[in-house]
Amino acid sequence: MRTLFAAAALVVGSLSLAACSGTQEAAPEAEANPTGLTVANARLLLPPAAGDPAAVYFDLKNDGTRAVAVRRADVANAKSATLHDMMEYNREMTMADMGPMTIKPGETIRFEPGGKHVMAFEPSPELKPGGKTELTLTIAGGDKVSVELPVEAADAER
Ligand SMILES: [Cu+2]
Repeated sequence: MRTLFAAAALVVGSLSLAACSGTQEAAPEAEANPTGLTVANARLLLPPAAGDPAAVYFDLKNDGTRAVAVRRADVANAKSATLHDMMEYNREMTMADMGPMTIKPGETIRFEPGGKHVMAFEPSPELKPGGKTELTLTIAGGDKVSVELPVEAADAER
């Protein structure tokens, strides 16, 4: 019995040694996406006139087990980005900043033309139809999820 235990301890010992030799960057699978959020169908539509803000649309799903609040959006190659929603103001629909947006487990929120969107201000002239950039969403607590963001022309089918 004592021998068996010693052998098991030895195996465990060498396993943890092997684990230690890995690089620090290799995060465990479970923490690859701590937000629990999945972004699908993401695309950036360039503005009709250069220098105007670009609009980013996507489907956001919470595949995690807890509700999370999306606080911030960033678009690589744009000076700044804001979460916008359409709201009625003075009997007219206008866009305005969204506060932190809570998404429940299992829920999907669509960012689509005429509704919620991410507005990317001062998009780089390097962004061209057929190109790519990156969308990053930050949730309360600071965890982030990033996805590739294909760039489409202003007149692309929405
Ligand atoms: Cu907007």
